[in-house]
Amino acid sequence: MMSQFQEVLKQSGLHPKPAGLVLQYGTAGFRTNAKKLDHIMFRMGLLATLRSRKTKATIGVMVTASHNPEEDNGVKLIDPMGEMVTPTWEGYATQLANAEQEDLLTALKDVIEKEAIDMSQEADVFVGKDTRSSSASLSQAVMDGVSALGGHSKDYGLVTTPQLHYMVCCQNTKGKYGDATVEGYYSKLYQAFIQLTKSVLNRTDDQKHLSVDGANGIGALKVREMEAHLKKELQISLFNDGSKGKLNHQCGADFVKVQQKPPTGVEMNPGERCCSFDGDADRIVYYFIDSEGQFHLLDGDKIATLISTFLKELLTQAGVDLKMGAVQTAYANGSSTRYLEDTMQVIVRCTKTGVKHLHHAAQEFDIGVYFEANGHGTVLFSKAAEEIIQHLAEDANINDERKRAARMLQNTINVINQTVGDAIADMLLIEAILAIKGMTIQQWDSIYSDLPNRQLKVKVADRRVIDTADAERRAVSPAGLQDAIDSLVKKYRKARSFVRPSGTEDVVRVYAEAETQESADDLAHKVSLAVYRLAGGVGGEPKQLL
Ligand code: 16G
Ligand code: MG
Repeated sequence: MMSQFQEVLKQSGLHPKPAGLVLQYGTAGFRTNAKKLDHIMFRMGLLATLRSRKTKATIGVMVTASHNPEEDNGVKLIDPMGEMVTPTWEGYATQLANAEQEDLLTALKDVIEKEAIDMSQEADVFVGKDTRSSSASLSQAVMDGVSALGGHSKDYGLVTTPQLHYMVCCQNTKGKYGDATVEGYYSKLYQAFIQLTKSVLNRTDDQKHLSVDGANGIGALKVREMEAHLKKELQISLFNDGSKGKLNHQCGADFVKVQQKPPTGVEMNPGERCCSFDGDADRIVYYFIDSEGQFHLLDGDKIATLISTFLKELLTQAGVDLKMGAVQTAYANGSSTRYLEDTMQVIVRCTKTGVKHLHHAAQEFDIGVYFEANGHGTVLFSKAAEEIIQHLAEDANINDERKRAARMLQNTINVINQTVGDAIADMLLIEAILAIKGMTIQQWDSIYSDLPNRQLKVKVADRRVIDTADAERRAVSPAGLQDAIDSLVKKYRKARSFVRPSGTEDVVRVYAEAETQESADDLAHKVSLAVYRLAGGVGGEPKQLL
C-alpha cells in the first residue's frame, strides 16, 4: 500500500496540476480546453481504480468532449452497469481534480477512508477515446493513473461513448448483455436489425438508403466498421467522415439541432432521409429537405414519438400489459408532449437536463422511452418486462400475430443500447421501424407539427445566481426573473419559455417556443434581455445574441 502511494506521488509529478486551476465534474464529466486536462485524466485514472475496488467491478473511463470543438476534450466515468457515476463520486471527482499538487495524496486518502476501500482488491478499468488529436495522450494519462494505484486498464482505443458503456456492462454481467468486444457489439446489433427487417418484403433501394453525417468524428469510423455487417439491408452514404473536415465544425447533431439547418458537407436531395451523429455518437437527429427546399428536423422528441408508437402497437399486438412511459426534459417541444399524452395516452415525465436524470426516471416503468430533444436517448426495459416478452416469444400456444409481435419486441430489446443513448443503435431501430411501418420520413414528420422554437445563450458574471425548480421549468432566483418571464410569455400565443444555467458551458441558456417562429424568436430575445438585466449579464447588453 505504501508503495502505491509513493508511485502515485512520483507519477503525479509527470501529470502536474496547473496551480489555481479549478474545474468541476459537470453534467457530462469534465470538459474544457484539452491543454488543461492532463492532470485531470491522471486523477480520473486514480479515481476509477478506487471506484472499481469499491464496487468490485470494472469501471469505464471515456475520453471525449462530445460535440464541443476539436480543441476541447473531456472525460466521463462509467459505473458497473454502464450508467453514470453517482453524485457522491462526482463530488470526489471534483475534489481530486482540484487538489493542489501537494494535497493530492491527502485528497486520495480521504476518499479511501470515507468509502472504506480495500486497497488490496483487484481493480479493472476500461478506457476509450474519441478521434480528437489530444485524446491519445490524455487516455494514456488515464492509464498512468490506473497503473500508479496498482489497477489494470484495458485500452479499447477509438470507440464511441455508448460502445464503451456497452463494454463495461457486458463485462460486469459476465456476457449476459453481450460480448465485451467491438465485434460483439456489432454482431448483437446487426443480428437484431436483420431479424427486425427480414419480414419486410420488397423494400426498394430508396427505402434502404440513408445519408449519415458522421460529424467528422468517431461515429463515422464506427459506421464504416459496421457497414459490412449490414448486408446491404441498410445502404449508408457517409458524409463528414473525418477525411477532410474538422470535428463538429458546422456539422453534427448539435449543430443541426441548435442551428435548425442542414450540416455542411452532406449532399441532400429532396425527400431523402439524413441523420447526424454528434462527436462521440451518443446523439442522433434526423432531417430532410422537402421539394420546396424547406428543411425539416426530426429531433429527439420525434424519435421518442416514433419509438413509443411502435412499442405501444407491438404491446397491443402481443397482448401484454406493460407500463410504458416517456421521459423528456423541459426542452421537449410542447407539441410532442401533447401528442404523447393526449393522442397516444402515454405517461410523460419531465426531468432536469442530463442523461442520468432521464435514465433514472425511465427505470420507473416496465418500458421507459427517454429522449432529450437534442437526440440523446434510448429505451429501458425492466428485467420483469424482458422476461415476460421472452416467455411470450417462446410460447408455443399463442397465435402467430402475438408471437410475431413478441419476437419484434425481443429484437427491439437487442438492437437498443440500454446502457445509454447510442446514435448507431438508435439509427438501426429507427430504420427498422420505418421499414416495418412502410413509412417515409415525411410521414413520420407529419405525426405532429413542432411548435417553432428558439434557443439563445446569455453571458452572466456567475451563472450560479440562476436557480431553478420544477425540472428546470421555473426560475426561483434571481428574484423577479420568473415574474418577468411569465409576463412576457403571456404576450404570445401557445408560448412557453424557461432559462437554466448550462452544465457544460459558462452561459445561461434560454428556450422559447410559440405559435410562430417570429414570436418564438422575439420571446427568446426578450427573455434573454431579462436574464441579462436581472442575473448580472456581462459584455455589454447583447444586441446580437449568441
Ligand atoms: C451533456 C449531457 C446532455 C445534456 C447536455 C446539456 C450527458 C451524458 N450529457 O451533454 O444530456 O443535454 O449536457 O448541456 O449527460 P448544457 O447543460 O450545456 O445545456
Ligand atoms: Mg455526445
